[in-house]
Amino acid sequence: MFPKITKMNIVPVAGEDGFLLNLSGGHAPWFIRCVLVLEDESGNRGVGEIPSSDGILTGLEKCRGLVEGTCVNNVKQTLNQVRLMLASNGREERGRQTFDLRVAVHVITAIESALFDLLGQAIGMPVADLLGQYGRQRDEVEVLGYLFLLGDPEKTDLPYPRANDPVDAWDEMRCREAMTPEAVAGLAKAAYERYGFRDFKLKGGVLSGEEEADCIRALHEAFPAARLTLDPNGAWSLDEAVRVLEPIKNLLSYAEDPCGQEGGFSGRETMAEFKKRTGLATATNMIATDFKQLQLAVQQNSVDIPLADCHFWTMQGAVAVGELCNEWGMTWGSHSNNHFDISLAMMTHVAAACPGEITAIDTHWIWQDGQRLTADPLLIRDGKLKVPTTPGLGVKLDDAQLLEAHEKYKRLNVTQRNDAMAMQYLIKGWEFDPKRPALVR
Ligand code: GKR
Ligand code: MG
Repeated sequence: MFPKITKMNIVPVAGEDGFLLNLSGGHAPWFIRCVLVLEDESGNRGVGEIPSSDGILTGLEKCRGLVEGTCVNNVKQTLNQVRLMLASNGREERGRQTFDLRVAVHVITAIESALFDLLGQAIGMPVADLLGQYGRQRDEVEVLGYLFLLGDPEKTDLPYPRANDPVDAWDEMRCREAMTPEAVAGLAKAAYERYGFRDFKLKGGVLSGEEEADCIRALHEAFPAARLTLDPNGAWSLDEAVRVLEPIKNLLSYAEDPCGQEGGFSGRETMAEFKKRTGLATATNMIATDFKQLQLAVQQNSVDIPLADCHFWTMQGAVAVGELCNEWGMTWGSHSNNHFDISLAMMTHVAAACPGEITAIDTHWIWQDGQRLTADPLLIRDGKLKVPTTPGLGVKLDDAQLLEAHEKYKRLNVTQRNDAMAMQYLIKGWEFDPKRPALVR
């Protein structure tokens, strides 16, 4: 007999963040997430971490009756019930911000992760071995160094973390302004020293395209052998994307969402045209965010690397994308947003179960490293994460840390990500425009 789930705890939490710039504005000094904890009769706990919003918290609450009382081996049946219930809300859209505004898929993922964690513990198998057709495909997962241009915290009165007692150059530099090619290369060097990355991604959509291209040149000079990419989140027009990236195409391994929807054309159409005109491979977390969109992207040859973040594809969905990529000659990758260490483990298990060659996964973890909700977060060393071999997700919740992060959430009284707030310190009255880099005003 498998144990029954006795309790579902929904715990919104908050952590600290730096002044990271992107098309949507500037990160606030905090980020919010939601942790789902399921307890079973045998005393095991299964966990999942997803973004948080009012809609997500309400959505999870609505699922309580479908989860509590079910057996831990009924993962798929329980998830089917949850899916069915959430589907009655109709199709949701991701929104035009760089972050995802959907509810249902995130709710499903939180429950899925916690259920697989419990099932894995019940049968003595790591989650990576339970996912997909093939289970674990690798013991280590390659990670990229995800770099951002950084606003100057001193231009705000917001409580951004300060480098008071830095343990290394990364610890110090991630708290300071970084707005020039030299500063971006400096960040990359500091991140390399700590994490050993062989790939770097720069978040664009902040300065003019030409200035961001110069940052890529500086990264190439600092790391001539590294794989590099730039992601302006579709801010540029097709013509602009070609103009900016054509001169540096030999330095890039691929271009992430260089252009998007414009003038009567969909993002999938402009990206296909971009590929034809430049010969550069493309990646996306914006125009192939579910199976229908992926089908259209494949038909139009818009994308080489779908970045199937398990938080918005579900863990099983993200692995299914990896399996399709392997069959269809595409490359799987994973997008990320700010997250704690539970998500780091979820993403690692998912990437481990994707067959074939995958690209180094995105993670924001380097900006959060030092904070934790589990006893022993996975470590990035030599540009890689080791895939846990212990049953379930292989993480042990730290109750004191979880409580502290929950108290922080309550004190903040913030329920939605809002990058405009911090940006308004740099430009008075700043407003989001999906077709204009944040500082081009
Ligand atoms: O956190 O600023 C950010 C990113 O811009 C994030 O919101 C994006 O969703 O990382 C993401 C991306 O690759 O587009
Ligand atoms: Mg992206």
